[in-house]
Amino acid sequence: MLITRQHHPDNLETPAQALLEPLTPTHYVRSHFAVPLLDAAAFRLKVAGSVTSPLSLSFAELRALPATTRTLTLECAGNGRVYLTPSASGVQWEIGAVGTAQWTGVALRTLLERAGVGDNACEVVLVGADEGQMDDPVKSPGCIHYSRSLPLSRALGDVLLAYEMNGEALTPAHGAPLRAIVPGWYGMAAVKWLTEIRVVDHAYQGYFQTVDYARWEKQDDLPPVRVPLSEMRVKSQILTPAPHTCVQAGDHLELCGAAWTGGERTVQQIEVSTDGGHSWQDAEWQQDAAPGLWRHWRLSWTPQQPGEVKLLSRATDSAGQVQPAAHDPHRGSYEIHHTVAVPITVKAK
Ligand SMILES: Nc1nc2c(c(=O)[nH]1)N[C@H]1C(S)=C(S)[C@@H](COP(=O)(O)O)O[C@H]1N2
Ligand SMILES: [Mo]
Repeated sequence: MLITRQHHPDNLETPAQALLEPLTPTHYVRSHFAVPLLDAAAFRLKVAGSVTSPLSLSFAELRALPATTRTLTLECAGNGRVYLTPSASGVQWEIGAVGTAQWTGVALRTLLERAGVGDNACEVVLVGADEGQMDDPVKSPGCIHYSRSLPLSRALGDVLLAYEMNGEALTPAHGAPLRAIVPGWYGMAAVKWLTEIRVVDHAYQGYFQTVDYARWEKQDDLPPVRVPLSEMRVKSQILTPAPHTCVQAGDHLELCGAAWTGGERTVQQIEVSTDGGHSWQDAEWQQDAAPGLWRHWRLSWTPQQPGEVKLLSRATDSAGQVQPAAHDPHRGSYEIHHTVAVPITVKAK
């Protein structure tokens, strides 16, 4: 069962318990417009723009290309927004706008090689079939499609165009019949209902990478510039116990959670504090490390003293990036990866 955060369009969050599974049984849904119902039989994927031979592929032609299956974690860049102070507008996600699935599809690179990328190519724009008017954070100029670009080098790297999720055809909510999956990047790059791939010779300035899903980046000598969000930040979440759980001193508890990071990095260390961040101890990983994929962790703990306790977890990745104690305001209402306390009550025996 998913938790509804918004209706029309539906934005649905996964409950914490379901995030304990290696593959998320109910994957979150994040959509900006109504779900376009595309008929796989009539479907065409266009590859156009700065290419030597433009393509128009049917779904059957796509399925006939070499396929790969990858297990990857997708996190919405707004996951955890409800923990921001002051509060920010946007979907008020708690911890469940993240999930892991097995994605099967074709490498974007295969299609770009077939089409032949032009010498002046700079970026690859992925266009979704969904469209509508945006009002927040800024009004869009009428109806726009959801679209996002990748730098050419990233597009030629590890990007999957998926038609299956966990061994079954994509559902309409998750982008049927075809969507992008960009390993190590926040979910906004994973364009659903993908119908057009356009190679361009300039830095694309689409709505969903300038006014939305972008942040200000400081520069040494020049004023800050707006940059599209891309790689996920190092993050961990406590999944059990749930906030406001009541336990007894002397009870044996299993603290469990998940941690992940972006790019080609992996999470390497996971620490837990049972005293609001004064002291930390290492928790134990439940799986090996792999880029683009979360790791579950666990720590046994027996509280001795009654009182109000703040539990925290803190991950460190292979580049030495550590979860910060507070949200960086330059990231606006996205990239929310600071440590968030889970309050519990320990009662006397
Ligand atoms: N076409 C299209 N693609 C989209 C979106 C969208 O609204 N339209 N939302 C993006 C965002 S912000 C996220 S987090 C992921 C969510 O994918 P999911 O709904 O399968 O979990 O899809 C991305 N791809
Ligand atoms: Mo997102």
